[in-house]
Amino acid sequence: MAAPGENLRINSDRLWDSIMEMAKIGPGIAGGNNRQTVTDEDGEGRHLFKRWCEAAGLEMGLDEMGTMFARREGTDPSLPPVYVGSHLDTQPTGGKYDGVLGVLGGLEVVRSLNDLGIKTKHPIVVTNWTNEEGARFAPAMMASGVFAGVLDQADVYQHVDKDGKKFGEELERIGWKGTEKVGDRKIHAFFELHIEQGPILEDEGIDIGVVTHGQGLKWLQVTLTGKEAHTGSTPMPKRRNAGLGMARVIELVHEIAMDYQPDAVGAVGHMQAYPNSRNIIAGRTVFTIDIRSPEKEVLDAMDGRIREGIATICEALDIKYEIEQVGHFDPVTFDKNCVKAIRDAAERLGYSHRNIVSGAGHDACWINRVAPTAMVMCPCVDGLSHNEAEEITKEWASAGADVLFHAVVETAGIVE
Ligand code: HGY
Ligand code: MN
Ligand code: MN
Repeated sequence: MAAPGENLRINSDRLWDSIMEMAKIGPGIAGGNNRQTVTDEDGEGRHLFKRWCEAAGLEMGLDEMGTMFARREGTDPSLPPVYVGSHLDTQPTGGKYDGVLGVLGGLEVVRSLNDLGIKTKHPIVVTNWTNEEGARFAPAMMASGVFAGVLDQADVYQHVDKDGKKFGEELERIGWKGTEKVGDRKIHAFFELHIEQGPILEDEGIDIGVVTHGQGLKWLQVTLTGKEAHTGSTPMPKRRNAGLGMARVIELVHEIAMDYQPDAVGAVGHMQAYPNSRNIIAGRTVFTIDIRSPEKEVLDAMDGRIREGIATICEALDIKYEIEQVGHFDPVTFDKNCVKAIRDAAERLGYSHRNIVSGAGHDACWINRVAPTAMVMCPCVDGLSHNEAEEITKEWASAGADVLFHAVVETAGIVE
């Protein structure tokens, strides 16, 4: 398909204003956002996105996982559309841009096509994938995982949050459960714009990350069971301390990840101790290990070593353990043609760019299994994300959206 002219650019002010408008919904306590999946705030953000899409002349579809598909017709409606989007749900202490930049960047592509009166051969569909974060309901990238056929819809409907609420019931409660069967849609190509969530692009002074790969991930939820007892009167040798077990496993995860530098990572971010009383030895702890690597062999090696280590720690402390894998995807290689469309766009637009491996998981990692997919990244300040202080510049947002614009339009085919 003919490449768009280098002067084809999005409307930077409109994109930035839309991001700031969305950020008012589900505000955090420190300048970021708390718009967790299928909460009332998520519902409010969806309504705003829907209003904007309809104002841009798009037709909204909604599937049984609540994923939103806003369609701009192509000159040949029978062709599979080019999809472009990300997610509007946030972490409990999330930033204004994680996911939002990709959804509103996709909407900006359509708004700009409308302004310029440009028609494309393939339809274009702007997408908001439900529950990308996996913070309230595991796993991450839940709806895109069901769409790609790697997660079971009936199963994830039953997943519960820390208050015991079920995902499927909460989706229904906020009124965003659609009737469209998940995964039936045919996708010509999928593009996702996302902040890097790491320091590389900013440190190197580069505008655009051309994402060639995504690292693999495993989430292991561990339950340790010891015995509640008095912290004062129970002799040390007689304790079965699940809290101590969790502490030792957290240290073990860090040490194992450090054995596979520079790329592997590992941490425990979610942790609960019961009964969580100052003077009771924790009888039970529940926590989630998050390990990642660009290499499948390393990911599997870390997994195996961690499981062995947990067995050894628990034997020494006379506590029981259960390990449940609650999230997993292997390292991802994105589609070469889609990656080239992004690299060529950055080149044509005069933006500095470099290949990059995504450290974070994204909906694109799953959609890559069912359609040609690629991502474009922009820098973020200090590489910080999953923190309310997450920041990007308007220029970075615009550069990323310009590249997204070119890649989407070139793939959808401009009709002269
Ligand atoms: O966990 C992740 O990588 C993504 O932010 N959900
Ligand atoms: Mn994200
Ligand atoms: Mn995120």
